[in-house]
Amino acid sequence: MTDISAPDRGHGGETHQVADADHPVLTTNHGTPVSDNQNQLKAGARGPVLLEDEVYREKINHFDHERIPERIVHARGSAAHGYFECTDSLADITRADLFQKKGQRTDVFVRFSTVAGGAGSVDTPRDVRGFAVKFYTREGNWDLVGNNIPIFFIQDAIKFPDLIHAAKMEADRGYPQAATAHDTFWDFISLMPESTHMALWIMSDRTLPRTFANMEGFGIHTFRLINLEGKSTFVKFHWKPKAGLASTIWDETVKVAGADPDFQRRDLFERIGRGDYPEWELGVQLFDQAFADSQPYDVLDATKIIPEEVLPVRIVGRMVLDRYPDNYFAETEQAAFVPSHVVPGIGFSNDPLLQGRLFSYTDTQLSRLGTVNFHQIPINQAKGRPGGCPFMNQQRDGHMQMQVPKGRANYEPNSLAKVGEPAGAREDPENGYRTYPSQEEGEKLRIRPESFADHYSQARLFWRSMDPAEQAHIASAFVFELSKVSIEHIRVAMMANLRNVDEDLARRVAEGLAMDLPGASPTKAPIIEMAPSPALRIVRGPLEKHTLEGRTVGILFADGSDAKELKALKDAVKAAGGHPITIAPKVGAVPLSDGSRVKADAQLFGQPSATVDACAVVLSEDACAKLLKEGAAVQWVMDAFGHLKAIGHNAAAKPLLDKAGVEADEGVTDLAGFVEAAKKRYWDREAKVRTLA
Ligand code: HDD
Repeated sequence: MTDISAPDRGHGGETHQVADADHPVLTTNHGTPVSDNQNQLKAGARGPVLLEDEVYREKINHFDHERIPERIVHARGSAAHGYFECTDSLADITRADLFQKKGQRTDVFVRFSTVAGGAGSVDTPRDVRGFAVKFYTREGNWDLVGNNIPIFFIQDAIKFPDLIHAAKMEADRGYPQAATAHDTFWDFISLMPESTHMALWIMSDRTLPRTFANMEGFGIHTFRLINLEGKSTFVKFHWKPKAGLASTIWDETVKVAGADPDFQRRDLFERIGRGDYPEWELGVQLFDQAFADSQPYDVLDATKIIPEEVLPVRIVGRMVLDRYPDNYFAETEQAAFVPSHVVPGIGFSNDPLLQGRLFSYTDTQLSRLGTVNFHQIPINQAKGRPGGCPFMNQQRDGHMQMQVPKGRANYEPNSLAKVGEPAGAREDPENGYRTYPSQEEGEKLRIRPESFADHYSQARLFWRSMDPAEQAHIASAFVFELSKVSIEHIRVAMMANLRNVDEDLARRVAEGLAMDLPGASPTKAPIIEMAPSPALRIVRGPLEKHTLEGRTVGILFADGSDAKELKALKDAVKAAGGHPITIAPKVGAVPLSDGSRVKADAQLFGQPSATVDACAVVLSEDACAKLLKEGAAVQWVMDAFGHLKAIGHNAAAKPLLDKAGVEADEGVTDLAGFVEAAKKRYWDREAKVRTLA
C-alpha cells in the first residue's frame, strides 16, 4: 500500500540508530522511537482506526491534560528573569542575605498580572496589576507578592472571596470579563466603605499603566526586618521604575486592547529582546513602634499608605529584568508565589490581610499545581546557590516526587551516625529562621479594631494629591463605571460614599451621570485633613519622566516618502534611546523618493497609533492625497492627537493632520523639533479633545 505522506519523513529504511541528542528522533513519553507522526494506525489505508495505537493515544491523552486550573485571581500574567542588586547595605537592620553587601546580586523571577480577567483575557483592562517578585536568596526563596498600588480593597482576608466574586464576571451571565464596570462589583464596593480609598486608586490612571516597565510596585503590608541582634524594624517596600511612571488615556487603552490583546506581554518580550531591560529601584520605608503610634491611622491596616513626604523612601537596591522565560507554561504558569515564604531577617506584622494571605497561597498551589512537591518544579526551586540551596528535610513522597532520597534517615532525631549511616539534616538553632518574639496577648475576638475605622481621610488625601488632569480622569472613570451599573441604588450608595471623600468629586460624578447627589453616607470615625502627597501623582509627578528612552515612536510613511527624511528621523529617535517602528499601508516593499524600496515594520491597520508612545508622519504629496481617503490613516493621526501624543510631520503630510482635526500646539511640530517634543504627553491639550467630568 503506498503511503502518500512517507517521502517527507527521512528516517525510514536506514541502519538502526538509537535516539539520542545527536540523533533527536521523536519518541513517546516512555522513550519508544516514533516512526510516523502524521497518521493514526488503521486497518487498511482507508479503514477504521485501531485502539492499540499507543503513539496516537499517548499524544492525545497528554494534550487533553495540558491545561491546569488557572489562578483564581491574577490568571493573566507575564514574567521575566533578572537580578536584584543591593546598592545600600541594610546589614544593621536585617540579617536577610540579599541586603548584606553593596553590589551583592540575587537572582529574581518577576511575574506581572492583571487581577480579574482569565488567563486568555487582554493585557489592558482597567485593573490593578500584580507585581510578584521571587528572590532566589542563598538562604531560600523570598516571595514579595505585591501590586502596583500601595493599598488594598479590604482590611481583613476573610472578605477576599467576596471581593473577588463581586469583581469577576457575574455568576449567572458569565460577563463582563476583566472589567469592574458592572453591578456586582460596585454593589460590593459601595457596601464596603473601607474600599473607598482603593476605589479612588483604581479609577485613577494607576490601573492603565502604559507598560509593565512604567509601573511602581508595592509590598503594601507592613513587614518586619530583623537584624542579627534580634531587633525588629517595621518596613514597607516600594519599587520605583527607572523608565518613569506612565499611563494611558482610557480611550487609548480600549483601542490597544482591540489592536493587540497581548500589548504588555509583547512589550516585555520585545523590550528585553532589544536590550532595553526594565529596571526598578527598591526602596524601603523603615519605622518603629513609636512612629506607628504617632500616625493618625493604623500601620496594620492595608487600606492605608504612609505618605512619602511623612516618611521618605530609602533606596537600597535595584532590580533588572534581562531574560525572558524560555517556556511560558514551565516558568510563568507554574511559578508559585507564596507570601509566607520569607527568609531569615524578614518577618510579618499582625496585619490581618497579610496573616490571611499566609494561608491562602500554599493552599491555592496545591489545587493549581496538584502536589505538595510544587517546590521541586524548576522555577520554584530554592536555587540561590550554585547547585541549588542545600534544602534537606525528612518530608517524603507525595504526588510527582522528583527526588530520590537515599538511606534510612527519614526521621529526626536519629542516631544512625553511630553505626556509620548518613543521619540527614539537623536543625540549626543559631542561624535557622527565627520568628520575631513579639509580645501578644488578648481575648479571642472576631472584631475590627477601632483604629481601622477611618475609611475616608486617605481617600481624600489621594484625591487632593492628584494633578487636575488626573482628577478629571478619576471623576470620568467613576462616571463611566457607574453608568454601566444598571441597579440605580448602587450608584446612589457609591455617590453617598464619595461625598465623604470630596464634595467636588461627588458633584462631578453626579453631574456626569445626570443624577441628584444623595446625602453623605454615615461615617464611623471623624475624617481628618491630611497634607496632600505629590509623590502619588503620575501626571506632573516626581516619577513622570520626559524621555524617549525605552519608548516607541511610530513613523507613518508611504510610497514616495523622502528617503533622507525617513532615515534621519529613525536615526534621531534611536540616538535619543527610542525605538522607531515604521508603519505603512503595505509592508513588503515601500518605494521611496530615491528609488530605493524598504520594508515597513508594521501595516497601518495592524499598528494603530494607540500602540506607540509618539507619532511622526512622513509622506509625499501624492501619498498624502491618497491617505486622505483612508480612514485608518486619518484615525491614526486623530488618535495620536486625542491621546495627547507628540505629532511630528513633514510639510507634505499637513493635509492629513488637517483632515484629522489636529490643532497647532507645542506637541505638534516639524520633524526637526520632533525628537524633543516626543519625550512627553501634552496634558493641557485634553480639554480640547474630550469632555471630562
Ligand atoms: Fe493575592 C495571587 C497580590 C491579597 C489570595 N495575589 C496573587 C498574585 C498577586 C497577588 C500579585 C499573583 C501571583 C503570581 O503572579 O502568581 N494579593 C496580592 C496583594 C494582596 C493580595 C498585593 C493584598 C495586599 N490574595 C490576597 C488575599 C488573599 C489572596 C487577602 C486570600 C485570602 N492571591 C491569592 C490566591 C492567589 C493570589 C488565591 C491566586 C494564585 C496564587 O495565589 O498563586 O491565593
